[in-house]
Amino acid sequence: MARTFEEDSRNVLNHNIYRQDNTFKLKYFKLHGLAYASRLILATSGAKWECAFPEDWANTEKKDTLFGVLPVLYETTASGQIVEVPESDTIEHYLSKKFRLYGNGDDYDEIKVRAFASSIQSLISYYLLRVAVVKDAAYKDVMTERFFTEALPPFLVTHERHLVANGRNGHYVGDKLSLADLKLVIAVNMVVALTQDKFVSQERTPAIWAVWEKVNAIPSYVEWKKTKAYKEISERNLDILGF
Ligand SMILES: N[C@@H](CCC(=O)N[C@@H](CS)C(=O)NCC(=O)O)C(=O)O
Repeated sequence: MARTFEEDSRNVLNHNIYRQDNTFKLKYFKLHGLAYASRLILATSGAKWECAFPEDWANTEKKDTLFGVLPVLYETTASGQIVEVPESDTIEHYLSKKFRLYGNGDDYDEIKVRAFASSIQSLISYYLLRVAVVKDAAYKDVMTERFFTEALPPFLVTHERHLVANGRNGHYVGDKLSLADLKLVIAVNMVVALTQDKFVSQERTPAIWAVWEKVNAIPSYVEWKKTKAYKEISERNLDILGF
């Protein structure tokens, strides 16, 4: 039977929103895609978590989800209750609140973090939706050229400016890791995989690079990148999307 939100889930979620010591399963396909940022949050926060992959998506698992799509986050509390959070943006927001990834926690810092994250997401989506998935070779060349001449350069100038204004300390907001820092790592990974050091590097974009380095030095993230799941996801992403 098709499911909807259940009133019983209200208390469980409200009581667990700030609990960091529960265990987490993030279910998505073997791609970075819409789970990239949420996996990064879980990997860098040191949470007890694992990637789950569908085994029989179309026939059984799809209809068990609230929207018929992945990703979905499943959080298990100490007493065995499950918090279920659907939709990629909502999962990122839920985990960002939980792991305190909105700056100092006041509304202004949250707005700043979300604005930076949204701007970065627009760049990523531009490439994914207007370039990576295009099949026609000639049109793909036009859109690739447009991305690297019209979309990427102003993005890099703007984000360097904001990061320099924050002290070029490897963070967008204050001196704390935030959702914006993690989203930037996704964009940098994408651009560097596509163009090596042509646009983004320590020399060309030092403030952006400082964020990338800081996140890449987080021990739990380093460990996650050594896992079989991470390697399989990255290889498949490269095969299908070219980065
Ligand atoms: N609005 C959803 C979109 C999710 C979505 O489209 N997921 C795709 C994979 S990227 C999916 O589950 N496709 C399988 C299907 O539709 O059966 C979100 O942001 O989470």
